[in-house]
Amino acid sequence: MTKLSLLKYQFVFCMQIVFCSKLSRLEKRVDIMEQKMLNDAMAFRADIYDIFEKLDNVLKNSSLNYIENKPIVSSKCDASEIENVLLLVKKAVNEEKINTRKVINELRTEFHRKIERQMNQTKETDILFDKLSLVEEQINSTARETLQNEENIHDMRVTHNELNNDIQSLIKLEERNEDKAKDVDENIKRLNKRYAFLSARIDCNGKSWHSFEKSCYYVGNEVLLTWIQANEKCKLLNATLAEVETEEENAYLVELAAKMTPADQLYDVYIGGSDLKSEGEWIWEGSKRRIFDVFNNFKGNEPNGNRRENCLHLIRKYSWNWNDISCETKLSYICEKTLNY
Ligand SMILES: [Ca+2]
Ligand SMILES: [Ca+2]
Ligand SMILES: [Ca+2]
Repeated sequence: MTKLSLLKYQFVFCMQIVFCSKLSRLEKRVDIMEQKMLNDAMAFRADIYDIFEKLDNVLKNSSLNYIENKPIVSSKCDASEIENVLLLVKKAVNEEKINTRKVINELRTEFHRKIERQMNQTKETDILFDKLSLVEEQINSTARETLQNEENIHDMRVTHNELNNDIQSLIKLEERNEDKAKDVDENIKRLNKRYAFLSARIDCNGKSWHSFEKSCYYVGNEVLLTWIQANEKCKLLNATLAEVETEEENAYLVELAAKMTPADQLYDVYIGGSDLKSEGEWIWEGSKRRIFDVFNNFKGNEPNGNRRENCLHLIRKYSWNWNDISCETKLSYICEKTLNY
């Protein structure tokens, strides 16, 4: 039994006790008053009857024994006075009876009215009890739902925790897979570079190609060409005229040119620089970078040809330093193919 239910029963029980106690006291009071009034009425009647009896005796004997017998009432009272007195007494008795009955009826009416009011209160108490029962049932129902909800919430929390653990496991697995994927990517990139390098080295191993660091070089020395022709020939070989970016590359090309070209040639080999498009602005043909921003090895007073000399070559008689020369001069040339790895 819930606390509210217990309070409700206690309340109803107390109401019933109070009601019953009051009702019992009222009943007793009514009984006492009624009994008292009845006793008074009976005593009064007894006294009246006693008077009547004595009066009757007086009246019966008054004509015969008025002188011999002692009168109960005063001899001054004649029959008519006595009769008047009797009438008054009877009237008083009747009024007393009427008043007594009236009081008793009023008490009964009041008693019934109180009984009816108490009955109505009892009915209201019953209605209240029904309402309390309904509220109690609703509370119990809500409590059951709450309990069910709590169980559901608990189940949901358990499921949530399980899902969270699964997600964490998946995240860790994914991270491991990502690491493995990165390793695989790195391996693929490394293998691609290795493949490109090996492919290039195979190309460099073709006829007349020479490798140095990340480039292959071809020395055209059989047919001498103008700078423009040499440039076109290199393109046909899927290359460009050599672009010298470092001192080391320059030293290698000098060594290569010295080895691959006849010593009696005066001007030796074209490489990929020119100021054909804008006088004094020397550009590498392959990358379009400005030569003086990268590396140069011009001889002391070179370039000096202005618009007459617009193409770059390595010249043996100047210790293989660089010189500008007329682009129409026919020379050997060096093509460069950069290895992309
Ligand atoms: Ca180069
Ligand atoms: Ca020039
Ligand atoms: Ca020059």
